[in-house]
Amino acid sequence: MPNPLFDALFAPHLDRETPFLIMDDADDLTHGAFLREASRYAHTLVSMGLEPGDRLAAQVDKSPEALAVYAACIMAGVVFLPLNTGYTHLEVDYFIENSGAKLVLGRADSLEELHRDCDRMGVRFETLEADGTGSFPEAATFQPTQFAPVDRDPEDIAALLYTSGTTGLSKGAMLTHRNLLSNTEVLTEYWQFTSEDVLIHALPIFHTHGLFVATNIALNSGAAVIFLPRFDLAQVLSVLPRATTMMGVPTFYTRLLDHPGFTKELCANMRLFVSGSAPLLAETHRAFEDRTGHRILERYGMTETNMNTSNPYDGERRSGTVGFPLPGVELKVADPDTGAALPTGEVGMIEVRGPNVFKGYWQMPEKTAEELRADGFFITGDLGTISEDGYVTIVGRSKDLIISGGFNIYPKDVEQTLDDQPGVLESAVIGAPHPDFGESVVAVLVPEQGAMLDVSEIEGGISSHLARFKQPRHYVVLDELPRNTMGKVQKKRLRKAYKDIFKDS
Ligand code: MCA
Ligand code: AMP
Repeated sequence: MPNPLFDALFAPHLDRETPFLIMDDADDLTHGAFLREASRYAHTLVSMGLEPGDRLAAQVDKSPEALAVYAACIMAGVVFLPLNTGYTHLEVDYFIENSGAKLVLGRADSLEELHRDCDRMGVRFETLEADGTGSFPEAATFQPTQFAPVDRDPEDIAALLYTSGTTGLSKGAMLTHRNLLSNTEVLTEYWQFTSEDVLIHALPIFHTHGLFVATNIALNSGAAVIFLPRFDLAQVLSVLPRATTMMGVPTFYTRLLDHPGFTKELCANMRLFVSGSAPLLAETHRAFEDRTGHRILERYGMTETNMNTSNPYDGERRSGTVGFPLPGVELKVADPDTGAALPTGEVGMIEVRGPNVFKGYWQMPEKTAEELRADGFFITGDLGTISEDGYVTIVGRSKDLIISGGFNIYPKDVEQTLDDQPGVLESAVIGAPHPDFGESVVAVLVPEQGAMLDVSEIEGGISSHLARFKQPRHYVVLDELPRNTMGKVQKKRLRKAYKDIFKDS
């Protein structure tokens, strides 16, 4: 019985007692041990009444057990919905309700409210802690260590990943077995991964980058993974000599470069550093090569599309560009209104089509139709150009989005919360360059007539509504927002005015 992701990523390793997850401060896990654990979890999901197609939402810390939940979902045909651990319970409530999740995994101590919310919504809640304990793994203790994978069609949904839009409304991107597997297979070959590789995994596992790109490629190639709970500079420096590859957001690379102990010698065993999720500055690219002799390989992707382009493994890794469309991915730079391809060198909307492109937004056919053309091209919202020799460069975004340390922040989301605060008439949220996070959040507030705004009160007011990473790092109070003749807020002017605000952060 076929189950595309199981057959390609798990089945080859069922009896392999080779290292899979290398833990820095705990016991390592072999491929076989990991899959036995995932099998027990898959039985547990079934025993809890989950059926193929049901959704499981997980807001849990990064751990081998958390990764085994993902594998268990694939085995049992359950749709995996990972959530940023920084989200407040109010943010998480939306995802649970919108997805109709049947089971929620959370952390016991920090999320009492979430447990209560689940009870209110009639959704089953179980715990999984960072150390691998909790009510869910406990329920799995005596389950069998083999599980016959549920039959799945390539078009069946494997995961639901939420991503926001300019309206501030989060939409669940439906990613199928075919989407995830096709991208994994292409990238494994393109970046020449083999079972000899040892990958440093310091990314979170609730986003495409850490969950699908890093984990799925390692599984597909049989590589071992140095599985770190988060990006801790000292820890990464200490494991570098044992590794051959690393994937990260630009902040990883700027933080490494800021440390004098990061040397060419530490990288002697490394063959590949990959960067993505946010623009890598040309100066970081250059400084990294000067320090280590390695040219970082930059690639470009999205939650809805997985990876679209990559600089070449062999050949010129051109800084400031995101390389070539991946094999099987069609990419055009188009007129935003018509979708017609523009002449080479012109700036336009990047659109992509291929087996990597998602199936649509969960129960939002109108939103899907706005972004996914009838001919299968997805409108990315990224503006770019293609050079004569085929390199794609992202020059900006048509969507109002801030990318901070690889996390996406939609200004509308933050503005709606700020506007609800007492004394705030309206607000405008913009991104300003930040030396560590690439961009960081600035809030421009306009008080109601006669109101005196106290920024610390505003900060307190939004903290239970918005994840910490979305909260503004700088506030400005103005009498009014700059607007054009049509009454539209001129964010460009605000970005220009506050572009140096984080310069010395
Ligand atoms: C943590 N904080 C942040 C961020 N991360 N604030 C803004 N932006 C962030 N990215 C908050 C913390 O809550 C803390 O708040 C304060 O900032 C300082 O935390 P720090 O210890 O410096 O942060 P960290 O724990 O070291 O995390 C920084 C990080 C992390 C390593 C850059 O954010 C990270 O791993 N980012 C990767 C995100 C990622 O995987 N993106 C892929 C998306 P307080 O002030 O309370 O102390 S997938 C995607 O985009 C597409 C598909 C693609 O192409 O890959
Ligand atoms: P997400 O919604 O989290 O999937 O974020 C996807 C967005 O991240 C893309 O639409 C781009 O705007 C941005 N992005 C990803 N990789 C790169 C890159 N290498 N350079 C510039 N922007 C990137």
